[in-house]
Amino acid sequence: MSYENILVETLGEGARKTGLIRLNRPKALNALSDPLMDELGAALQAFDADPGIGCIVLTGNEKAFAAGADIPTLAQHDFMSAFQTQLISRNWEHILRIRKPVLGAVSGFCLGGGCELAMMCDVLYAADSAKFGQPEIKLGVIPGGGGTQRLPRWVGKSKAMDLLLTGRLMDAAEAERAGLVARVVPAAELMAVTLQAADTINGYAAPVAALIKQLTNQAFEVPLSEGVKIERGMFHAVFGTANQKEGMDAFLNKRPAQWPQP
Ligand code: DAK
Repeated sequence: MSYENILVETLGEGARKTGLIRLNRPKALNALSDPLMDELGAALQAFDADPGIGCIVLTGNEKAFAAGADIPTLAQHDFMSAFQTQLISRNWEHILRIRKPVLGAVSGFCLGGGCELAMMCDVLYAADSAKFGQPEIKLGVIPGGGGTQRLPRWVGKSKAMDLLLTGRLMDAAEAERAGLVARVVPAAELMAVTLQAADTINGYAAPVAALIKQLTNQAFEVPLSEGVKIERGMFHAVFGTANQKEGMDAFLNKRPAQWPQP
């Protein structure tokens, strides 16, 4: 499939490769238009369905991961049209249905819907140039892509309120301290570091990575005692897989594991 608002490629040397998606509307700082979100959903689903792909990396360009939803489109709406068309709701959550790990690599502006999209990734790596924020209040609106719900879960209530209510931007160092990003690296190293992490994950058994993703994300949805119970059941279940047999036999025999392909 050919795309106009994203760039898609497959990278890596191992048996399982990385699916790389670059948001690509540079003139609008990668503002997340409807066509872009449609293409993003299609590319994510295609990589998820491809057994040759381990991880997916989502990134933008040096200047912006994404500066938010497309403001000229939003500006055309009133309540009735927003309500009746379910304004930009249709294609925003495809990413949440992806079973493979999705790694976000953030440079430059990551604002509004851009920050909300980043928070739908499983882990974020940031360039030292990255700037995060939910500036919707400056436009006279509230976040609509989950910002008021996910930001407190990533960074805690006080920091989230500070960002949401003042609309100020947070730099990469602060984002790392707050737990929004896993690692901050010099801008020139961002893709190498992210792709290295993806390669490492690609080298493990794919169903095990998918289970870890599912359980970790579930930690934000269910009470602790329930989450631990579900984890316990899954822990027992993996002993019925060839991955457990191979991983533990490889350790005991001091050899690299050869994961069975799913
Ligand atoms: N949309 C469209 N175009 C944008 C844009 C955006 N969000 N942000 C920037 N641009 C465009 C600018 O208009 C400009 O275009 P030209 O004038 O050159 O044609 C170009 O990108 C470069 O921007 P600037 O000239 O402004 O560049 P600066 O470096 O001076 O400033 C900036 C960069 C990021 C600080 C500034 O552009 C800015 O404040 N941008 C707006 C940031 C913002 O307010 N973002 C939140 C938008 S509201 C939902 C899901 C999501 C959402 C809602 C609902 N559902 C699932 C229901 C999300 C809503 C939002 O994101």
